[in-house]
Amino acid sequence: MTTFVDRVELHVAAGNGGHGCASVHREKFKPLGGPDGGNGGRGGDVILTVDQSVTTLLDYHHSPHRKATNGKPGEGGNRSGKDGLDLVLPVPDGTVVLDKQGNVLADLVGHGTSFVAAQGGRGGLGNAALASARRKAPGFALLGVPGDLQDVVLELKTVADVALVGYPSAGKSSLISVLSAAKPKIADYPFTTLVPNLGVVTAGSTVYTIADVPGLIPGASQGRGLGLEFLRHVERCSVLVHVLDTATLESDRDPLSDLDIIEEELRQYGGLDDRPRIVVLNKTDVPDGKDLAEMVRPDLEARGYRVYEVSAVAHLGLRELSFALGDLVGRARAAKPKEEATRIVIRPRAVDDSGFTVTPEELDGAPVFRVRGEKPERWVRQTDFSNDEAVGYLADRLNRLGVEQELMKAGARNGDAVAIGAEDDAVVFDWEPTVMAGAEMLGRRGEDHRLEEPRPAAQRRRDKQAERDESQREFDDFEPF
Ligand SMILES: Nc1nc2c(ncn2[C@@H]2O[C@H](COP(=O)(O)OP(=O)(O)OP(=O)(O)O)[C@@H](O)[C@H]2O)c(=O)[nH]1
Ligand SMILES: [Mg+2]
Repeated sequence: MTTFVDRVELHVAAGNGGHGCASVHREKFKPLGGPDGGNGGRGGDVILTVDQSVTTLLDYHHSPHRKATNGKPGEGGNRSGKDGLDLVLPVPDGTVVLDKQGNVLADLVGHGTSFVAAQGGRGGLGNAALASARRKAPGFALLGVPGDLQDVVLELKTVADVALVGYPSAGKSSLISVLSAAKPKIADYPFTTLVPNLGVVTAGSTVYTIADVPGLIPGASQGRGLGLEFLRHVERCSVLVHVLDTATLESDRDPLSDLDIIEEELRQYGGLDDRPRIVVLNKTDVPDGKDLAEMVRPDLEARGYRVYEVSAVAHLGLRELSFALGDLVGRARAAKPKEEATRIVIRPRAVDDSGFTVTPEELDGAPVFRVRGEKPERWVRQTDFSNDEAVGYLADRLNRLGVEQELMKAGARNGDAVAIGAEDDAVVFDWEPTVMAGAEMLGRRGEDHRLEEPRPAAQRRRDKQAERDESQREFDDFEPF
């Protein structure tokens, strides 16, 4: 038996950004030809994409860890590193993506609909891109940012227009097999169907899909039989069909009480009340079945159901049923807002990355000022702490964003511990406000006076202006990807 997997936990890792390169152009007789370190490449994203040829989540059950490729580091000679490749994971139509807390992140319906589950890290800028009028020869480059790590839960909710519900052995799978080309397993013992079957029906000009779910029995909502778990697969359907067995040999059953019991289980499951329902009385090829069907029909009609007498085995009443279903599906589709074009790409909600917070906290019993914010945290990850110039550049960036000022306001003093980032991966250092605040006064980083040439006054003025523009631009997180 093939395993049907309709819920998996998936661990995805986007690619890391490649590191930027710090390099100085060398030519004969021109030993300091300027910075020429290229940028690192972007890390690949992990993208979930609906592929209609995929029907289960089985692959992810077997290998739940997936990773996109990393960006390549930049190189000298202004060579940028290659971007990492996106990892595209095909999922069945109707896959719901949830976080571990059960919040829905995306509902993937329609071929090509995609969700970026983990975003690749930015590549680090090389020293060529970091050079500016103020900082002609930076001796450092930015590190690539690690790619996102995400744990998501994938749940499959079959996308079918019509769902068949009923007792075991009522003939649900038999009906699918005669209404469509699908060939589900059919047998005379209960719970033949262990996973939903899906078939495509053509009725005139309407084409619709029909699915069954494993049989329901009294107490399914308490987990009896296969429980209500599989009703998840009928949640998206627009029409519910009660398949009632008119020829059951069980003495305590009849179509009317079967219907009541299944309705009660549906009610317990919830969320299906608004779906139009019709009743199919199956097995009318059996003489007693035919009699029983005629007997209960008026009752069912009095309850407001449209009733179809059929036989899946003798192929009776099937054409009328399939057209009636096509008609209901057609109406449901017309009532629905027009589906958006496929190939929707859903990205995680953009976070507001402009702000940051400073909060006094405790870390291992000692006071610490914690800085949180998209930018400061990313900047820290981009910093090569073994390179003083890179650390200085980070200090300048933080200072420019106003972190220094906020620390001061929050009461931080020289020597206090400052942590940037979340608990588990924060960078902690002792605050030295004079160095940070004075960073710009202490001399500009990356200015190599050997590269200076005498300039006429007008040139000096133009350079001065360019420098001012530059200093604004570079701290606006100038990153061209
Ligand atoms: N005489 C007669 N037997 C039928 C008819 N439809 C189905 N059956 C028989 O009823 C039994 C159960 O049919 P299935 O289609 O497997 O029933 P099901 O509702 O899918 O059952 P589960 O998957 O167990 O929930 C099989 O032996 C079928 O041959 C019918 O119209 N007439
Ligand atoms: Mg079945």
